[in-house]
Amino acid sequence: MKLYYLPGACSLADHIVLEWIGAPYEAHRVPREGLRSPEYLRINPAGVVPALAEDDGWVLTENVAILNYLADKYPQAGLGGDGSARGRAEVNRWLAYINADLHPTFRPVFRPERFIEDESAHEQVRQTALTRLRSCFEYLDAQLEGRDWLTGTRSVADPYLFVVLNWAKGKGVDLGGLVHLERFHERLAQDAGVKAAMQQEGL
Ligand SMILES: N[C@@H](CCC(=O)N[C@@H](CS)C(=O)NCC(=O)O)C(=O)O
Repeated sequence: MKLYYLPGACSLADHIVLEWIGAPYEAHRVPREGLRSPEYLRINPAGVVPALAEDDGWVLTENVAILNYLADKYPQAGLGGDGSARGRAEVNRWLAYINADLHPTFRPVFRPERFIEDESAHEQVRQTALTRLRSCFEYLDAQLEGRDWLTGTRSVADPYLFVVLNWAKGKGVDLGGLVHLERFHERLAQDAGVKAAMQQEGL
């Protein structure tokens, strides 16, 4: 298995999961300028990370699909819920929220020019997104009250939350008072699999 990643990007969630699973894999760093190269577009026509290539040449893209695939392929790692349909749905509930609501809200913070050409409006676009992000993180903080993991047991949703928390800290999202998220982040930052993936990505 080969994971295509950009350091610290959403692909870090898959990288952490691969470490937690413990199966052999190769991590391949895609240079940012290489995302649009013909070679990489053959792997992921969307020109983004992550992509996961199996040894027989099958390639899977889309972070949520990859995380679910890894949970299914390695059930012994116990990362797909508690084994019940509802448990799996809970994992997907949080994956969906992070992927569809939270992750895209970072885009105006990282690249305001993709939303509005007028440079004088970039700061306003960024600030508006930062405010929206604060309310997304409040929602997640409430979910973590009394829980160590988003669904109660460790799952593929947790490293994705860890990754977006890293972005939030790096981009100055107001996380003040969100004590459950802070505790979650501190704990995951000390996790052996998280440390190994981050070290490999040079973070
Ligand atoms: N829908 C895709 C989005 C992936 C995505 O946004 N990847 C970002 C990194 S977190 C990326 O590769 N960005 C490069 C770019 O947009 O130039 C997924 O969920 O996998």
